[in-house]
Amino acid sequence: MKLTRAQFKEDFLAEIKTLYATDLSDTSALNQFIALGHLVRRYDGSNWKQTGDRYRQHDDKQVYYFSIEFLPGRLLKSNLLNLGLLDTVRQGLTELGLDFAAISAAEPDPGLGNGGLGRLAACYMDSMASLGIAGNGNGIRYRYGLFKQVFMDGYQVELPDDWLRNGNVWEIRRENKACLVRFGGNVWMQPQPDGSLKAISENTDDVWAVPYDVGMVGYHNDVTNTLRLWSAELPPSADNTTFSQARRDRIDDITKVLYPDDSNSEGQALRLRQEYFFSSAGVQSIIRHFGLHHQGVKELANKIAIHINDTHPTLVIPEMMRLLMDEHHCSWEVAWALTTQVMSYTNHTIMQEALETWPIEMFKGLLPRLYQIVAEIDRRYRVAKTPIFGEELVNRTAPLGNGQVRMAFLAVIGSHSVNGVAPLHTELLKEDVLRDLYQVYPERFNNKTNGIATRRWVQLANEPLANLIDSKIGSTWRQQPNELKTLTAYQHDAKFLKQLMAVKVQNKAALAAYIKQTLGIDIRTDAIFDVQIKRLHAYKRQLLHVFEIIREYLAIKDQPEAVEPARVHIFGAKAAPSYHYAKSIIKLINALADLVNHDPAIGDRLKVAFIPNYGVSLGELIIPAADVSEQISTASKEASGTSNMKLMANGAVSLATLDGANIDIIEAAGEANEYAFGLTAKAVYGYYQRGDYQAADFYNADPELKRILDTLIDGTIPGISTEGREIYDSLLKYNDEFFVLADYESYVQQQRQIAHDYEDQTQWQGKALANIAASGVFSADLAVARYSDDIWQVPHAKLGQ
Ligand code: GL7
Repeated sequence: MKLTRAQFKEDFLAEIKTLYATDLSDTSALNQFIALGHLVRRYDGSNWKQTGDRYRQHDDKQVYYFSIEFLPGRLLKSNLLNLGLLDTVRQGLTELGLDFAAISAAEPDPGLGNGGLGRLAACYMDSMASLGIAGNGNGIRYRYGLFKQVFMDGYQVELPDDWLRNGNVWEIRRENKACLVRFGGNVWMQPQPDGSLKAISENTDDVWAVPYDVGMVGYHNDVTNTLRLWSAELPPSADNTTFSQARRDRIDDITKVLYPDDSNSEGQALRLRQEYFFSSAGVQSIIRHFGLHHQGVKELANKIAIHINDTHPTLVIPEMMRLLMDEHHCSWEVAWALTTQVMSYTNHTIMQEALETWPIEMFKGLLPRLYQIVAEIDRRYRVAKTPIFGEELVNRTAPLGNGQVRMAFLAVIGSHSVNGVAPLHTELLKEDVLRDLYQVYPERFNNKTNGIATRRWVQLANEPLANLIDSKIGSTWRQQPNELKTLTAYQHDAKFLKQLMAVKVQNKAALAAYIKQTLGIDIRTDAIFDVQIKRLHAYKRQLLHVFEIIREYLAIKDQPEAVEPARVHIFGAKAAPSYHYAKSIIKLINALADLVNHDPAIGDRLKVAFIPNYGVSLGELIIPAADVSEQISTASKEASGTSNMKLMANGAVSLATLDGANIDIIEAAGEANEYAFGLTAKAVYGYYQRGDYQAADFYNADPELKRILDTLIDGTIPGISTEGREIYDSLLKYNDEFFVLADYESYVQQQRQIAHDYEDQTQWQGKALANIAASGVFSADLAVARYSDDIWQVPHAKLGQ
């Protein structure tokens, strides 16, 4: 949009005056952020309204992306960028004597997700708006986000994240669109005059679902879509006499906190309540909105696509069936045909423990009508498939089995499309995790490799790099990320590579300043910034990275005169509060950091910085400064990964196992520009099949590795007597579930190669450039375009290939 600096300043000062009844000099950065937020809302208001009007007038097919997590990050800068106002506002504020960086930093970063899954959902919202797709998000407005992580004596301590303390400028509470979600009670079938039966629910525990809408602003296209987050409240009719305190608390709890667990299913009734709550409210609001503009439900599948992001929203399937049958008088057959045409499902993990199941007794008690519907889906599935596939396969794959409701199976059976998030992952779904269902529905399975929002992760997070790219290839890449590949022409342009290095050093200095301020550690900007940022999980193998640090530490102690480039090992990782082993690894890293950082013999040659409270905003600071991207999960375990893509786009080289999307990154950038190592997924499965993995053999065969492992229990690293023993035993006594020892040698070999290659900065920056140039294929815009073409069947703006 068009806005002059003078107009902006006038608007801003007026907003400050209206909101705070005081002078600018008397306001805080937070006040200024809130005033700016209001202004941006005002500037974008007509776009947001007109987008909705246009969709209605054209009767565009709507996509609804259901996700129990969204990690949007701070929105001020990204909204300004997308509206084309970033420079005007920044300069205007500077002219008013204000600090734009401090104002943006005052915005709370909503932690409504755990990690990659939630961030992916947010990237896709941004891309849907930017491609002009009629895309809507549907999720939960958690009162408290993912916990705030602090370290005390090296241990993780979790504090509440009260992100709504000062309200949320971006949201609109739409109580006029609230609906009731019913739990419990009993159901009986009431005979109807036409001979049919109607399900009547009685004595239900009712919850009032109130939507809060947040605008998702498209890039330079006047489109603003809606992310709808639901909040659980007391029904308006309730008074003190009808609602006990216990019942009020039960309602309050539904949207109070995000489950702080990323790769485990929670055997908790509350989690099931959360899942049904936002699934039901979302589907009710979709059908109501659809009903305002259409006669009957015949057109439903042409006008609506519902996407199930991981199994958490799977209950949209039986909920859609319930609404179509109980409220719109459809037969089972009609309702089922519509439902399966509307629904599609993405699987995000092969970890068995993450495949959600609910005990039937619990499910039945909490959701009696939905249980009847799931049981009928199960019955019909068995009747239809047993003659073709036999009883055994059908028993293994039916929605109900072993006393459980099996959510992933229900999702596959009730959808027309099932996708994995990287080619290897999709293959493993077909061959292993969902092998039986792949027999039944081969045509449903497809791959959609993940992507990232280049706007946030390069244009905003790394402005110096974005500007440098513009200076070489112009700015079309900002809308067509694939244009980045034209940068390949400069891979041997020494001058350009120098400029690239200067950008990296500038970003490293910004991160170094933050590390100094938060951790008190001095780091050199000419050191290799070796970065691992992701949830703390045994399969992600932060432990392997730790072994490298111990190796480097011992090497300097042994040979103080040896010259290698200086290194800084940077970690960001939260552990699920109940994940004991992951917390022990946090303690180990912090203890090791203490030892290394304070050893005078080490000096500034080796530093370890575990930055607390990793999240989207810290990612924006760390990623542009990285030289090495650690993507070292046990092959087959990481479905895709997305930090690997963000780091690549910012010119970090990958030190990576052949897992998830690492494989595709290595292929895109070229093997010579990455550092691959380790067992392949096939080799890992080979060990499983033969059952002949012996971690101790690796320990016994390699004196260097043995020495490193022994430091866990011999007092070399002070303060970890219990954690060290626990980790040591996990490797040797319990045989190293994630093959850390098997991969040690090839990992270290690549680490040595990195140290060697880094010395030649021209060559190194050439590799960095190759990564940036190849990163366009991992843009979320392209990924979303593929979802639109193949799954949702909706039009989108054209993208260069
Ligand atoms: C994840 C996968 O672990 C991760 O590899 C993938 O990139 C991401 C998005 O597809 O989804 N699955 C999951 O449960 N979490 C993930 O990050 C939390």
